[in-house]
Amino acid sequence: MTLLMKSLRIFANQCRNCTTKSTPSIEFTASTVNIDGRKFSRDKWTNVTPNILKHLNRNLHLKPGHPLCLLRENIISFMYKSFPNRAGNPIFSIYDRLDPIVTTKKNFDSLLIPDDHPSRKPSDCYYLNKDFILRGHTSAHQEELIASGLDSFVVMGDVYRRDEIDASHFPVFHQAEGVRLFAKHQIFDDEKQSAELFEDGKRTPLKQEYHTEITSKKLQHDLKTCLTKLVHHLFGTDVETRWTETYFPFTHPSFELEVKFQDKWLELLGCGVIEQQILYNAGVPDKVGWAFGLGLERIAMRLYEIPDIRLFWSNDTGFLSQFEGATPDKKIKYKAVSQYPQCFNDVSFWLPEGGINPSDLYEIVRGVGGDIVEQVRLVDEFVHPKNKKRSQCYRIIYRHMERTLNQAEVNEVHKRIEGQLTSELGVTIR
Ligand code: FA5
Ligand code: MG
Repeated sequence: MTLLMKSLRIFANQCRNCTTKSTPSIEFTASTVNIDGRKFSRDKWTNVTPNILKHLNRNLHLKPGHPLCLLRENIISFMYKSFPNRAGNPIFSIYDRLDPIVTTKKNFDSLLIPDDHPSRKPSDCYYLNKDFILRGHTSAHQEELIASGLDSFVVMGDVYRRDEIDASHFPVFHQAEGVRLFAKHQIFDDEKQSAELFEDGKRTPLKQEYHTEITSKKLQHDLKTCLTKLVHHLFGTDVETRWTETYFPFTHPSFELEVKFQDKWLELLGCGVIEQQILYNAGVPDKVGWAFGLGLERIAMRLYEIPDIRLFWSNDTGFLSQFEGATPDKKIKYKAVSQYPQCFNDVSFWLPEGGINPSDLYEIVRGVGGDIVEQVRLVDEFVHPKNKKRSQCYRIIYRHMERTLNQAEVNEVHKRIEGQLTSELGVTIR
């Protein structure tokens, strides 16, 4: 395929999902999952649920006046202003309407994620079937965009993960991915002596085997400078931040950036020097680059002092009206509409032989309880001294974002959760 055809295909793909209509058409048949007219055949990998699929097409990051949309505009304006080309035009192009249904090849293989990597486990992500998945990160689009000829781009969109449940985790959230590639003259433009981008060397904690130490250092410096400037642009220069080292299969070295939020360190983003193998595979062996992926909700929570990640999905005008008509640079401090009380119920059960996977339990709780579930926590565990059976007790905390829940309706939801835990996980309620 020519470069032009590849770019046109990506552009066409961008436009397909660009509405913010709230309800996709979803149908589960015995052999297929049908989404907006597309049929995905079911197999043993299929684990998407109607509850998760209903978040498709919400596109909160494109909804005018939504805090995630304001943040998207703010990040774009920073990238445009900070990185002009010779003629003063922005070098970064933005892709914020790419389809969140991607192949498993894009989500994993294109990023060198090994077959046995935990992020591929059905307990961690939402499969339509063996070949298609709801993207688990915006990195899924890196290789195709690089292969289409782009050197600098930002991808923004919704991503899907089976994750824990608390105030800063939600199974659907939004990421912004930045990628920048450099040719040799862009890395060494200030060097008098002739330096080399590549070497046939050893992988060390500081660099990949293909990169010279100076290449890796310069890329890391450029990446961290860009992200520090972005964080200062968003939060002001007196924000407390720290870098930590981490591991991703698609970058090396890799880092995370954390900010202080409510006296705790909150992870905002992951980033690193792009694995050279990805650039070889994408047909750009002569360039090097960096990439980052940041969580939009995490930033918006800190920026607007939004205490709970579920609020982003609220249709309550008490929430939305606080952001309506605002410009991206406006300082807004979210005021709680009112503090509705929490209700909690415990569920205790004997585990079946072989135990259960907590993420299956979270999924059932989420499927039945929906957005009124605020937290799920293991609060007790013991082994019966005689029959050696293991018992667990989880506390489920319920809170509605828009009204007070009464104990009777919580009890009703709780009963249904117990029923599904029994029938689907084989636990015995105590
Ligand atoms: C990634 O997703 C990598 N793709 C990031 C990356 C891109 C690394 C490019 C290197 C190069 P991670 O799983 O750490 O990494 O997620 C990135 C960010 O998404 C986190 O720092 C956090 O801000 C946000 N995030 C992760 N899980 C959740 C969640 N369940 N709810 C809300 N935000 C989340
Ligand atoms: Mg992380």
